[in-house]
Amino acid sequence: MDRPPVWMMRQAGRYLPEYRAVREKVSFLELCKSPDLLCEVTLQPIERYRFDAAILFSDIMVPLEAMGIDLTFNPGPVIGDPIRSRKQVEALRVPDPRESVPYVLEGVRLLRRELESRGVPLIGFAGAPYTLATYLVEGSGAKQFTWLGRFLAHDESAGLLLLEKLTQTVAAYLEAQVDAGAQAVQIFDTWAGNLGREEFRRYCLPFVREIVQRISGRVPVIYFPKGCSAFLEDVSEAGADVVGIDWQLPVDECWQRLGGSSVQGNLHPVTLFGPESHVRSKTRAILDVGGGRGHIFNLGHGVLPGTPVEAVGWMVDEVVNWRPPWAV
Ligand code: 1CP
Repeated sequence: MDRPPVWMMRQAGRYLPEYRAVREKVSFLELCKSPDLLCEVTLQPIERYRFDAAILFSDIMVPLEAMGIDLTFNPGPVIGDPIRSRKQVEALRVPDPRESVPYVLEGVRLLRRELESRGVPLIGFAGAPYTLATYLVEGSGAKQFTWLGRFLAHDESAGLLLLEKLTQTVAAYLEAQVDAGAQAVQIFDTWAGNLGREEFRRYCLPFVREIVQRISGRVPVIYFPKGCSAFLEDVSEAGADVVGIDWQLPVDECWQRLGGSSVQGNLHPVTLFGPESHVRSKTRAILDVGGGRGHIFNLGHGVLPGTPVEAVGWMVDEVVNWRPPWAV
């Protein structure tokens, strides 16, 4: 393939009318716990667009319920009793995913069967320990992460124990997805960019590296630490095969700073709210820099609610019809 592959983060959620039709009938967690329904919504964007990969439909918080977490969604994750003491951390279990999330693993097996005939690979995923901890400690989506900052400052060893338990949970969860048939996995570290470089090295890097070591070699691992372009050299130490990037730096500069790994992403999700000429030219500009090699075309973050469905089509159309100068 001369052109880069293309898929989108959050490609199966919210912006698609066929997704909203399913969600009118069931809650978000019911959807995540039904292998048939999660299979159906995972396939929706594959039916509509020429994406080169499907991403399992679930949420980063789903595997944490069995640690002993009271989890609901409204629309983001809400934690009944946020984790703010050593005692609570010590009480958390590290579950066996085959017992705690059989519906996810069954969904992966169903999807592999459905996707095989279409020639489309399946990407599994999990949250990175630090990003998962922000939800567990804050209790819901937050912007400043004051509770987590306070926890780490007052009782760092309890915070590190929380990150370690999340690491074991996530690694076992990803291994189980790979056993069930996932052909690549992505680790989402959405809030890593809230940290400075030293804190990234202390609270993200060692834990993500451990997860990568357990998976890499079996299937490719994509690590997406959003907002970390100031210290991509440090990000590269996670050892992932592919690094997800946002829109802050162009693809070629990311390559240079990462020293060899492939990169994924780069289109600002807001671009998709522009007119057709704008969507196409911004997409092409990234393709021309990426050059069709060592770059997976994607958004720099998840697709935004309300994104016009036709704009996604223009973006995909540009990618699948693009050819590098040497192939034209
Ligand atoms: O009502 C609904 O339908 C819920 C909206 C929704 C959806 C569609 C949530 C709640 N999660 C999801 C699915 C989801 N979440 C996927 C599906 C696969 C795909 O199509 O890509 C994935 C990969 C995620 C991962 C996820 N959940 C992340 C990491 C990626 C990212 O976007 O940064 C994060 C941070 C979450 C937390 C979360 N879950 C849901 C929401 C609204 C949020 C964000 C909450 C916040 O503002 O902090």
